Amino acid sequence: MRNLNPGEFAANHGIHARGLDLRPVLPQSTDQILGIDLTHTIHTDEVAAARGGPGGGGGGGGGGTTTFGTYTSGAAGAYNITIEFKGTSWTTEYYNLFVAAADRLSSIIVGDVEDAKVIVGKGGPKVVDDILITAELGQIDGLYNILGQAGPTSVRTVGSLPATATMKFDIVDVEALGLTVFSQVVLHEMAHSLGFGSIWDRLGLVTDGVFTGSNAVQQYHNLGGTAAGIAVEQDGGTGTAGSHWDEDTFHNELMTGYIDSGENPFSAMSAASFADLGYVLSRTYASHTDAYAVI
Ligand SMILES: [Ca+2]
Ligand SMILES: [Ca+2]
Ligand SMILES: [Ca+2]
Ligand SMILES: [Ca+2]
Ligand SMILES: [Zn+2]
Repeated sequence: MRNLNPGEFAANHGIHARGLDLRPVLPQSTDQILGIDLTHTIHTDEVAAARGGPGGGGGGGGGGTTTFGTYTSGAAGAYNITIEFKGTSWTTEYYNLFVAAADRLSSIIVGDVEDAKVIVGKGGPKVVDDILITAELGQIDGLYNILGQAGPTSVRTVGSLPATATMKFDIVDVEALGLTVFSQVVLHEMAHSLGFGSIWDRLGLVTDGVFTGSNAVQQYHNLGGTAAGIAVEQDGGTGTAGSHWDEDTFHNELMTGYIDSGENPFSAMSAASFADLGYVLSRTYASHTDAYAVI
């Protein structure tokens, strides 16, 4: 049901009523993205739902031709997210969304990760401090259908933390979403790029549809959760550990598979899950997350 074309979609309208579907298209379909293929497709009414109905949401930034230099988040010697901007559709507004997402994640994850030597493009080996994200805004397949692709493109041999990742979006879809929704999509996808959902399988963090990492589970309990572990989204395919929190359990939490209309908090539970991946978090990371309660 993830590969519906717009015509088929009309007959399955109810499936997507929850909002913008950011769950991965399964099965995996790319040899470049590791772990889970985070190709996402979007549909007309999902955009409307995420924007809060026709006319809701912020305006798009419009296409542009401005080029932006590489950005690196975080304090020197700490966890640094380096972003290279590719494509011809960047505006200051869009650039700022990526910078804000990287700054936010660098306020949560602070521990330097061992440098990695990776092959990038045609050049020789390149040393990556912590993570290099190639962000691209351009044309993919026109309005709707594919929104973009995001996820790690290489992971460290020891520990599996991503060294390189890609975040690519179809500019006409980005414009349709508007800045408010797209800002949430960018943080969601950047979290996947750092390993959220995309290296859970490798690390054995999901058992029987439940995320078992102790740091995230502790926050889940702090937020009011009562189960032993965190329910992971199981829709969208079998034989996968899933890559999001369960929509039916966590509703508008940002790292569920659907972006809801209105606020989509990035909770302390999502932040803490990065500690379960092996990252070292700020002692005050919870102060960089949004208020959220499990109800
Ligand atoms: Ca660093
Ligand atoms: Ca490093
Ligand atoms: Ca598209
Ligand atoms: Ca949701
Ligand atoms: Zn996702």
